[in-house]
Amino acid sequence: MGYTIAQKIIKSHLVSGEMQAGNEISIKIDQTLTQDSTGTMAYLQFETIGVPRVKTEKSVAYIDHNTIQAGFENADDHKYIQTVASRHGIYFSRPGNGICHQVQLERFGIPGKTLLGSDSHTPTGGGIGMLAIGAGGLDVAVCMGGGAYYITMPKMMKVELTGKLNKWVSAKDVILEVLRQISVKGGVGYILEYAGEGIKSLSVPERATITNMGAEHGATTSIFPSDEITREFLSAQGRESDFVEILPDSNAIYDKTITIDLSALTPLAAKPHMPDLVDTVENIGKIKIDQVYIGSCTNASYQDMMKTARILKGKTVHPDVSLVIGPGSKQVLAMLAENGALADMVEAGARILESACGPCIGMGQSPKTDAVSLRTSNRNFEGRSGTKSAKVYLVSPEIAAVSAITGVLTDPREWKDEVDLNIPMPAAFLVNDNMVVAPEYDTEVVRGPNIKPFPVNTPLPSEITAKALLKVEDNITTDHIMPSNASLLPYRSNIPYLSDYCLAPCDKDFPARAKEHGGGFVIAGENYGQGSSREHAALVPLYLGVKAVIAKSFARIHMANLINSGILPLTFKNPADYDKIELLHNLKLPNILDKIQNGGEIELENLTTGDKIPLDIVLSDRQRKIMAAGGLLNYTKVAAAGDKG
Ligand code: MIC
Ligand code: SF4
Repeated sequence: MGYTIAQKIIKSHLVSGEMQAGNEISIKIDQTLTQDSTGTMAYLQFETIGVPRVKTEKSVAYIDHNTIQAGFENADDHKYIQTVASRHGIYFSRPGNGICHQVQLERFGIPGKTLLGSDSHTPTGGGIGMLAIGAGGLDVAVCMGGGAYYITMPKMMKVELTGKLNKWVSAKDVILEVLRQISVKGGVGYILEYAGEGIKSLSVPERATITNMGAEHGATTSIFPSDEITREFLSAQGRESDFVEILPDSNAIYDKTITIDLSALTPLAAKPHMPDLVDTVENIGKIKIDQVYIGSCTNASYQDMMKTARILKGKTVHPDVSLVIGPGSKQVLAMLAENGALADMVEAGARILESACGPCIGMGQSPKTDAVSLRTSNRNFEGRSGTKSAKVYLVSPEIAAVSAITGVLTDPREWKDEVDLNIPMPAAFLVNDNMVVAPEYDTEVVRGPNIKPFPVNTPLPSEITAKALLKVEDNITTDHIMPSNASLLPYRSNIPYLSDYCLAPCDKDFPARAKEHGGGFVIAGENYGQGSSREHAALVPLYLGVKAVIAKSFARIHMANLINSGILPLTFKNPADYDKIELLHNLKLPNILDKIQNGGEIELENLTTGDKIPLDIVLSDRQRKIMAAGGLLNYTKVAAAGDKG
């Protein structure tokens, strides 16, 4: 039988399990990355595991999210991460060096290797043929300590690209088209592999835009082959020796195939407030805009920035528009400064930001009330920009730059200017890794007052009786569960502080209600927990006493985080039973410990209505033990004690 690219990499890293879709497998992880907003928690957990030095080939700790230092908190977290990284053998990418995914792609990613990152956009690395997966911090901590990474073996979806992109249409439109076709949950349970003639005209940064935003359709990851285009990119990064060719076998079997004709694509936009609400810019029409943001780990490569600079050259940003540009890495920013493109942006009136996540995660540049903001980033969830009433449209850099000048959402094909958008791959990127600090090992770890202990669950009781504390709809994101913006991000290592904001975008009274009742259940629709990898979306509910989330379905990373925290991710056997539970109904899970340990039908008793509701839980044998122990850290301790004797 032939193998797909992803299956080849999984096969060469398989530690346990059979590579059959749906089975639990575990794989060896070669590289890890963390960023600062999930990193503090990941390193606190790594410290409790007690392994002195990371056992991976390369682990890098980035500072890119919490870069507005409006108080001591962020800087305290940066220092903690820098010192804990140095002590345990982890490279440290200093603030200013760039967004983790972009820098990892440029400087460290290697085709055919595995990368686990405590950030959902880690699949960016699929652009150079890496198996790059996003996970919660605890999973990354375990892999830094030499443990394997456990996943459900995904199915394979082939995305066949035919034709060639026309001028003014770019990689962003390709991934928006994928989202239009398969929706924000269409990738769940799959790895998307890109193939076909069309991939030959896509450079590595363009491929990375596509794999990056694979996080938005819920896939385990997305991947391109490692081919001549990959070799060219690695060679321009001075890393040709890292190149290996990885192509799918000609008789590889895919569970599903979708086809996209690149020549037929037109400029697209995702409308507020979901990345799959995609329509053509032509259909949406010339809406007036207030802000344009060009940047983020999706669209801040050298090519993206050069196209932007060429469109802006000699023009002035529309008086009603604030244009902010954040180049993705120091490498990109330095190259723009050297070749004069930066001057063209500044001259046109762009506000230049440091190379970091910035507005993408509401870290500054929140737009005005009711604003329309065009962004080249990947998520347009309500409130994520920091302004609840703002409407964010996700677009390509071409659409963003042209619209910044016209002041309205503009189909760039109408732009009469003769701009040359053909940006060849530089023969050599500007390489200077002076902002990456190598570990020194004997470093003393510095912990500021913002670093608070994290909650650890207790073993699962034999039965649970508690109230339904909240009932929510489909597609609730981790931005709803644990909102993040410039005022909350500084508290990522302070769970008690964050608890007052948990699920507040859905119901502002939820935290108080959870505290009043000493915890309880959350009832949810489809795809609960989509979006970010933040473990805080499980740890904070754990702190508030949430025992189980009962949903129609879950997003992959969030479900793993719930299990790691010892919170039951239960699903309705009959989705219609969702209607049989209302707020503050009294619910009972009899014999739940036995059901988790030994299997068997789980029945929820609604003590308020008398209804009996059958539930499901999909757990491997290992996950059953984790749940019974009250989470992964407890399980690891129990397992270690068992080993000793
Ligand atoms: C995001 O884009 O939502 C983030 C912020 O990068 C998150 C990580 C986090 O919440 O810290 C992600 O994508 O995992
Ligand atoms: Fe940073 Fe935004 Fe990328 Fe998340 S999606 S890593 S916040 S740039």
